[in-house]
Amino acid sequence: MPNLENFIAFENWQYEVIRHLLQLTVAAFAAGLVYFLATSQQVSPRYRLASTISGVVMVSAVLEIGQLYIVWSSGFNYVDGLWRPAEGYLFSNGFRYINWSIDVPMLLTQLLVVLGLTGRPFWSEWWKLTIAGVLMVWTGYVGQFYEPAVAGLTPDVSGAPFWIWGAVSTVFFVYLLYKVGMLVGRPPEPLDEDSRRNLKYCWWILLFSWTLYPFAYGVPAVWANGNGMVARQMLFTVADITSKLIFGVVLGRVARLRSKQLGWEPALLVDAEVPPPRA
Ligand code: RET
Repeated sequence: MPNLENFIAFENWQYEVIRHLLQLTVAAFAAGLVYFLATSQQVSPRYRLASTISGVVMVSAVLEIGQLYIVWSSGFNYVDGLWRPAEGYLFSNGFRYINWSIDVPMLLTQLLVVLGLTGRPFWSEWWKLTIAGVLMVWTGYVGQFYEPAVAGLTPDVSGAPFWIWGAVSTVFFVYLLYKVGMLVGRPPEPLDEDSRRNLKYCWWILLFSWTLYPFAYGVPAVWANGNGMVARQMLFTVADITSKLIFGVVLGRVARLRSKQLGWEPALLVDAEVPPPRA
């Protein structure tokens, strides 16, 4: 079953706002990619995987939201003053979930790297976070197929699975928040004041932005029209830019502070010594 967006005729402003939101997200992540690549040398090799992971997150999101943008831009026809879904095109928020299957484990891995976990303690946390993260996303992915049913558009299909899969996903979500809260609250490495403060910011950024996703999931149940769909894409946009980009920037700052503490000096290419010519 397709998403609710495919059942709605949009007013011009609604259609354009959604198009701009998708474009904004692509532009923000493309810019983010440059930022993370450009700052990676300021991070010591010990934490540098965090910059690489931010790059991976940016690329996968640019591809996914870029694809949504293309489908949104070409998948509607302007007829009788409204944008109506075109025959043969499907706008699928499901692609977002596929993207989260990569990005959720990546963001959690990034946090473990910056917390300084290595070896056995790293892997022991990593697999729990990854499995819970993937199950959270995939159970929600199944549930979102029941959007039209929960909005009352398909009387022969029950909307119950929407709530059941949403609830199962929420169990994994709460578990993840608990795990991350514990890790950030009791960091495995002793931290200086500045790093600790920025790590706390990361926690609040994660808590705020991740919580927006279940709200976006629930929109079709309470607000099944054009305005609701604009609100939903707004929620996705704010959540995405905050959870991937802003989170990555602040966590990157922690990585740089930690690197400096450990005596890391970024290479100054202009001062590099030129080796004497060989005889
Ligand atoms: C779903 C289904 C409904 C219940 C809950 C959900 C949680 C989704 C979350 C997604 C986070 C995504 C991130 C992406 C970054 O790239 C699946 C919507 C709780 C928390 C962080």
